Amino acid sequence: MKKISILFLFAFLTMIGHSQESYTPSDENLKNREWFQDAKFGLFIHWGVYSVMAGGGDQGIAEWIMNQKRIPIEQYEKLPSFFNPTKFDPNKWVATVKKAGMKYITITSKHHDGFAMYDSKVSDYNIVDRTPYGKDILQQLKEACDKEGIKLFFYYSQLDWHHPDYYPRGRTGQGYTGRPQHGDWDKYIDYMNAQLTELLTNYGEVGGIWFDGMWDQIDANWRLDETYSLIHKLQQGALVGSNHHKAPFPGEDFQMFERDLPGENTMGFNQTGTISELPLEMCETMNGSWGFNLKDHNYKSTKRLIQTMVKAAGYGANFLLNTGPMPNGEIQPENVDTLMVMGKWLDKYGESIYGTRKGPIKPLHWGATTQKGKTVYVHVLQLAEDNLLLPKLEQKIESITFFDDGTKAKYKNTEFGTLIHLPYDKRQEVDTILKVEL
Ligand code: FHN
Repeated sequence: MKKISILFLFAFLTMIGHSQESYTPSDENLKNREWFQDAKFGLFIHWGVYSVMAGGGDQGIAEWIMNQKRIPIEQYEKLPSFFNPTKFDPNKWVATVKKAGMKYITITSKHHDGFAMYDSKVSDYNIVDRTPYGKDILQQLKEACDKEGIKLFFYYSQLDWHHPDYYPRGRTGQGYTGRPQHGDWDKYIDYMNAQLTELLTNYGEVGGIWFDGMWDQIDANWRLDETYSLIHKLQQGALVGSNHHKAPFPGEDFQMFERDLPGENTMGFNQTGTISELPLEMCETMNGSWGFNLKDHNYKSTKRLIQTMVKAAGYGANFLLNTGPMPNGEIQPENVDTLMVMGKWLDKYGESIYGTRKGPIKPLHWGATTQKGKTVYVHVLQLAEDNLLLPKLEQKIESITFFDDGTKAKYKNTEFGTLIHLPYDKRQEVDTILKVEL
């Protein structure tokens, strides 16, 4: 009986293909996890040949246009010949990132449409071979990042609507692509690992790999053990994360949350609600799209974005804010404006964000706390009253001051917590920060 159940367990684990290997991160990897947690703010870039279609006149569609409009591969393959981003200036992108106070970039090396934005040798379906532009975007961006000390991460879509061997098909890319109704899954995984090998050997040291798309068929045999150990073998320090919307699998170095704060599930992606002990990251869009969408002007206010970043930091999570560059290679001016406002805010208040970890009190309706050593930063984001009852802290409070002018705040310890007086003339529109010394 026991033997049967062990055999069953083995068969089950092989079938679901989840990594079960015990993984011990290297010292370099652990060091990079610390760096990552200190960095707090990064730019997510969704850029591909789909930007030429700019959403096709529909809001909510951009990098998904191939699937949403059911464009067969034969037709979609014409798009690269229209992609000529002559205004792409990697130094300008990186200067914008720096001014925004961001410390890293995560860019799509290949999205679900299967098109590689770099010089891949394992497939000619890439920017160098198929576009009039003919240059490797990632190479240029990496050089610009290196000059300015910005780390570069590569987004890689495991899901592929173009490769014939991505078979059996998952929830998407069905029916319309024109691919044959057969394929060799293992060949596809080999192809993916070959592309990852390129990404981890041809561009110097990279921050890590940001996987996406496994949710298309979560139970397929993804051979994660092999892929993750390949990455860690090629670059011990590279951080692996996967947006599969589940609790992290062994071999992953950080956990991400799509358009939700850790543990929240307003988007329906984070059904498990699990928050792991790994470094965390939340990604968010500036409007409703990842890739460039001409019609979507529903931009989130800078107040909202800063407050989300602060709340994310209150959970100990990084904030990876997205832009979808235009087909000419420029970042949308509206997005640059937003980034500049955020950068200005961070110039002033960055001390309460960078290098911090989650504070002693979990984010609540009124705001969040972050902590660095013996200093707790209390971020009051919305509070109608002029007193805040801060839940009891384990350590004794030595002093409380207003971040802005360094003046002392009046407070009183009660049996329910510390009551802090927040007069309205001390309040800031976006975030009133108090420094609590322990
Ligand atoms: O389908 C993708 C989507 O296009 C985008 O890349 C986001 C980024 O988190 N992830 C996927 C959806 O979960």
